[in-house]
Amino acid sequence: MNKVSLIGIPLDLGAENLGVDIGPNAFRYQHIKEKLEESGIFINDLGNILCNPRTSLRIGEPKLKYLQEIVRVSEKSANKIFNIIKKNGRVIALGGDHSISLGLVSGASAALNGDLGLIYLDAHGDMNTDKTTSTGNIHGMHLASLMGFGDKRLTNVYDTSTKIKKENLLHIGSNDLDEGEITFIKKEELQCYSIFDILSHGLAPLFKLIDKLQSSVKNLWISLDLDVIDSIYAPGAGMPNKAGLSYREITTIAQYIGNHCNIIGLDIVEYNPLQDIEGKTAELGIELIAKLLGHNYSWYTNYMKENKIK
Ligand SMILES: [Mn+2]
Repeated sequence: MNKVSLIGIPLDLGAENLGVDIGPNAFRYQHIKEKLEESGIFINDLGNILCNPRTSLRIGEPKLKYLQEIVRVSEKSANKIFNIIKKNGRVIALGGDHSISLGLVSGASAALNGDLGLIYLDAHGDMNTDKTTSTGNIHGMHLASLMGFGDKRLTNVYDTSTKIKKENLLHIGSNDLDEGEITFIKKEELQCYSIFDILSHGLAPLFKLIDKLQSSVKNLWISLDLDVIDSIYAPGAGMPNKAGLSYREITTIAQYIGNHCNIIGLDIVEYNPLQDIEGKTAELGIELIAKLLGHNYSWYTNYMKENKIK
């Protein structure tokens, strides 16, 4: 059986809040490899991509903070993902802030000649550009970059192609979009299923959108920002969310994706161990990775195993 490659990208330069750089090793400390292997996903841990700490860097352009180092790390991770997927491998990437998706998805898209859809679970849009951003933080811009919008140095990571065609994006769980992003989503007719949609219509229309996306591309990449989940279940997110998805909703969505989609890779980002409570956010992250890959791992499966219940 082909092992799934696990890779850490301890980059925190795309965000303001400190702590997400220790995310990958905190997941390892919580035995992510062993737990996923228990669920039947065999892991080849490739370690971390080296990221330079912010204390050794200059902020640079105020509307594109730490651009140079983020692009350098993105090129490295794109190359790594490209090589893994070219050898028929699959990828689990651990962040780091959400800007790591730029390199990951760029490498995956290149390896698959652009035949790639993106399911993006996030309370935020991450669709600003250097023209619309209020913070200059790149973790709010990379999704626009992946679709070919924004500063050329971001859109041209790895190659000059459009990494994700705008019709191949499905954004789930937004409840905190900026004005510029709302305009952008409307203008480009992007597919977004927000918290408001989930509460108004339930999950059935979302599952149809997931099916539709999977029928139009061969492979999907999943990008999961832990801040899409309610802070009761995921306190260890970079920006904890008081109005996020419940445990029931996020695990059901992950299970649906895992059972109906062809996942070539996923990233799980913005894990901040400094804000976590007894490691429960990491534990949920591990459960969601298992479910997104069509397997199962949870407190319940553990309980059944420990008590030898069949
Ligand atoms: Mn995000």
